[in-house]
Amino acid sequence: MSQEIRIPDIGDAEDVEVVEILVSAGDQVGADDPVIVIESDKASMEVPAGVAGTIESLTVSVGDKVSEGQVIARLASSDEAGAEGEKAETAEPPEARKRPAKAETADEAEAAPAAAAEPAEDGAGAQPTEEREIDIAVPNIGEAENVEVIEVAVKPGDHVDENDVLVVVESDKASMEIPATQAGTIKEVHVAVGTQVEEGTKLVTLLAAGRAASSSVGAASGREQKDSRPEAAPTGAAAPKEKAAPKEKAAPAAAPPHARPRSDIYAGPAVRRLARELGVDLAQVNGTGNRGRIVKDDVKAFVKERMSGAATPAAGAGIPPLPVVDFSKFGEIEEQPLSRTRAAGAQNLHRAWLNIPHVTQHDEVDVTDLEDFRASLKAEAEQRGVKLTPLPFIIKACCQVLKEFPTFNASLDAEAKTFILKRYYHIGMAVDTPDGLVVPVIRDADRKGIWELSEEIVELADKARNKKLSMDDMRGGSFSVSSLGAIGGTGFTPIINAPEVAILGVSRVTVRPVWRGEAFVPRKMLPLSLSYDHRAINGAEAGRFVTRLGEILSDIRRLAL
Ligand code: CAO
Repeated sequence: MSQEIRIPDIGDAEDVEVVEILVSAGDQVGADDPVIVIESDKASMEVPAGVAGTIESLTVSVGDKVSEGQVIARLASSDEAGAEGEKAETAEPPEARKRPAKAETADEAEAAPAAAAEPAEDGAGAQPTEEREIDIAVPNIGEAENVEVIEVAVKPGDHVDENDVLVVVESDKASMEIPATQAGTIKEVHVAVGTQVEEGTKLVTLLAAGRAASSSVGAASGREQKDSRPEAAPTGAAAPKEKAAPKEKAAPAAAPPHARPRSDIYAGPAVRRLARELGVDLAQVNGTGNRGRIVKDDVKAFVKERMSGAATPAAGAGIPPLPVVDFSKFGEIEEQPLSRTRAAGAQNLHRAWLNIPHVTQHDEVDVTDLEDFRASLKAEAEQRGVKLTPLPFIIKACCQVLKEFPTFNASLDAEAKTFILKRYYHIGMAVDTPDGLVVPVIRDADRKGIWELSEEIVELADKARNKKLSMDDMRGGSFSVSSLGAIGGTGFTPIINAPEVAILGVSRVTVRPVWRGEAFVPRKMLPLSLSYDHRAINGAEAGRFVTRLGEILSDIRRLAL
């Protein structure tokens, strides 16, 4: 019979975001199989099916906000689970009954019992810095049982800023990062990985900086120049306490070049468990999930890569880290953390840039006839309620050329010894959003007409800008197009959307004088920039590819051939 799967008790948290959908309609699930992953600012939690059966439909998407009791999916319970399912229907939601694990919100985490103790009486106690010892303990974690420390992100002597992650704890279904409630220096760590904890268990003792001390410790994060403010005037007195700070800041440079700080690890409980079982350091794994979330496949791919001995880009490559600069020395600054989308994008772009030898082929294509044709369709486009830009024509033309040059619609295997040619034409389209760049995929673009492509471009761009793209919307591309045509420019060097091997950059159409045998005539010229993986494609092939694309775009009747 049909059952509803609901959000269980997640504490007082409301409007918690769905960050991963783990099943599709038709999937068989067991009672304990996770269906979706939800995440608040500080905790992620898998919501299990509760009863075994077949998923009939999902009623939420990635990015939706959910609260306790909300229906997330419908499931046909399997015969043997029927009795259990019926029981569950009359009782409370099974998962809530079995596992009242709470997903803590940042507010709750910040409200963690943080007992202020006496001012520190250590050797530095004579300094006028108002340093206080603060114990940071496990906050309210609901009635969760078997809560274990799975990561300790700090050690004595470390400087932390407010909200930096100190410790990650995990119950059977939820993991939670416990942050510093204020800036300071770690004096003592009271737990280790594996320690069982409960609400109130003391985690660390922090030497919290008072006002004067805060600016001196803050020197580590580039604020020492602000000591010229009146309250920091006794610079001579504050100076000795600043000594340790620059060392702290230098520490990340010593980490593996592509390892992230622990506080940036974005992964759910099951993934963290798998990583621990396999001995994988999540700080070194690139997340391909939504907003850079590390999914199980990323952990497996990491292990596979290490086992096969394939070179990781930075490890052993001797890439020197960039220097850490205190910019506040030169003037006023403001620190703004990157959004998750931007941070994930940065990581993907960096990885592609390091792994792939890029070359970009630039060309200019006469699209006067195409533009005239497009203008002639303006009224029809308005009637249909779509905006007809050059992009659908370019995508359609790319599909045709990709069929003629199959190695551009391909990936290389891990050793770069085999082409994996794709017989589908799923075209990724770079979309600029306030949160950063995302690349939704137009599936089977070769089988779609210009109007259909136009509609899909608008639809996907809207979804991207409203954060409604699902993982599936962004998977499986075989070639990408990045159009800056609306913005301007005469050319650029797009970074390949690995594991694809090529990407077409499109710049702005401009009217230019073109020599036509006897005279210059005004023509509308479209700049194209094709970046390609030089391991897979050689320059002559890229030249032919762009030339052929130009032939088609200059005379789009060829699209019909
Ligand atoms: N030359 C001149 N005008 C162009 C053009 C071009 N190459 N491409 C688009 N235009 C015009 C369109 O015709 C439209 O004009 P009208 O409103 O008068 O018809 C206007 O520019 C706006 O187009 P658009 O940007 O809304 O639509 P699009 O189909 O061209 O692009 C999308 C859609 C989602 C790809 C785009 O909005 C976008 O986000 N581009 C940014 C991609 C990006 O950031 N890439 C850089 C990544 S680094 O590799």
